[in-house]
Amino acid sequence: MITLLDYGAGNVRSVINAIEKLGETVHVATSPEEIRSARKLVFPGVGNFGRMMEVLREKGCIEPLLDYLHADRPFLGICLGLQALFDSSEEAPGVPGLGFISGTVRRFEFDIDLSVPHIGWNGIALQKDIPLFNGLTGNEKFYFVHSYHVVPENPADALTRTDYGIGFVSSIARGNVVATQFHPEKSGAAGLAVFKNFLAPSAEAPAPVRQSGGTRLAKRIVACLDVRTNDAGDLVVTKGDQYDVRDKGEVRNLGKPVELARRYYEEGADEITFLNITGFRDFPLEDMPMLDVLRQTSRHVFVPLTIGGGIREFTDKDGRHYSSLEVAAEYFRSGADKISIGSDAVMIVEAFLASGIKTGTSAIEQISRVYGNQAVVISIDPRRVYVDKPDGIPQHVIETKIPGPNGERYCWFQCTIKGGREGRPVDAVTLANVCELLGAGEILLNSIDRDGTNSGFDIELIRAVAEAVTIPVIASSGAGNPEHFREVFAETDVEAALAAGIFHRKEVPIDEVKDYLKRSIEIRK
Ligand code: 1PR
Repeated sequence: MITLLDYGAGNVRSVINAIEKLGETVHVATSPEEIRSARKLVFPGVGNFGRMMEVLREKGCIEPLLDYLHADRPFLGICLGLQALFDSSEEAPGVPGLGFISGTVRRFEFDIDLSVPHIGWNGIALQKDIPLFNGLTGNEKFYFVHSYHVVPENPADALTRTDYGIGFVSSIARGNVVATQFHPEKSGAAGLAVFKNFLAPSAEAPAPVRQSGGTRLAKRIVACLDVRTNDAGDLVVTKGDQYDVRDKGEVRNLGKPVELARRYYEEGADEITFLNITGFRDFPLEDMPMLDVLRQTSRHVFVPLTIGGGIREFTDKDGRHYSSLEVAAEYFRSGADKISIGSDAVMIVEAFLASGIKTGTSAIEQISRVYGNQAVVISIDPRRVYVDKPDGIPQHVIETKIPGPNGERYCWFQCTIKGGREGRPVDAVTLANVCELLGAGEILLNSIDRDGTNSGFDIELIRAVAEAVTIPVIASSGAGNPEHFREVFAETDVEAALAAGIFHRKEVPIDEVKDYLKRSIEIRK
């Protein structure tokens, strides 16, 4: 029996799922007594350092945790569960951490052009030999998502190091206490091996080789499932051509969401995104099938899951009001790691541009405050609007190599809402900028012009947005072959590329894309 400390933030579901997958039972602890009686304690953390320490203090968990750690009992901290062990964090000045490991937690600060948060799959360079990594080669990549990293005073506490602009300590070990900055529960087979070793280390499994040289962040390949109910009432994965998902009047049916997600995980997808494409008109908490899709998927899929569609505040037919935070919380509880906001982000940005005031009440601000910036993705659905010349156009205009229908050489990228049904005055570059300012952690950049065309990503759009923000950008829409992925990674500095149609129709499997890319691009094999 494993005890998992849940202080009430984020997605503990996926940690429970990973441990249960290995045949162990999990007891979820919320009280000091349960910490004291634990035999093996797992402490996952997400969100904000200050908030975490405040909750631990309120619940009376600090003393039992320290007693547990000082008694050298088996402990696995994950992400914020690692940072909690330190004296303090730049994320919450003045708030003391547990102080079990001397040192601080610092924010990534770069002079070079690297995105913060550090999101994605990166390697680990072992600093000492312990059974936690037995059975691995040492070449595996693990999933990271964080803006802060630990700095132990004593180098002997470092278990692994990772490079991202700087070299940083990516896990620590002191006796039976280990803690990782990366998320084993989101790191596929390599992550499950780490859990297995924590639960029951195998002496026979070979220890990994210590790698010389640095580690590198991999470019991510994301599989996207557009989900909606078809006319027969079944929840299906569908796919549009420039957002039109009907073929001869029927909603295209490309498979079942849970089955397809599992297939993509097994084929090597680095991340899976579900978009409830009619979410703008449904109320997601009544649309229980989507929550169920997440619950079922997260039982078998151990890479990050994003869910989008209908994330906004809502008043139901009985007059009960739900904040967007409550809607998002239900998704996180069901297994989502990130939520994606589409239509509502456009309305939030328009309101901000009109008033110039950060109200603190928008969905972006509320959700990022509680779950962290990395948990908030903005899905943009832009369409090209051609103009003869840039002068007098208030939007962000670019000169384009793809001329318009009347030979226009300039265009801007108009944001749309309700699945492309309504164009708005704000452009994609401005939208991305403002969303970053309000606390978004990542941009999912679609293109209505390219969606479903197999003609390649809209490099001009992607470059314009990626250059305007410091958060990671996921390029989406138009992938038709592996070369399109290489092109988008070579021509822009996006961190990830997403595709739907070619994967659903089995035209190009994910491993073929990765095999092609590995010659010139860092990827997770
Ligand atoms: O506005 O917050 O309720 O969110 C609705 C979400 O649903 C948005 O993220 C929006 O992008 C998505 N959506 C709405 N309507 C459609 C549609 O297709 N009719 N799908 C839609 C968007 C675009 C991509 C697609 C890529 C790759 N799908 O995600 O997967 O274009 O496709 P490809 O590789 O086949 O070219 P809200």
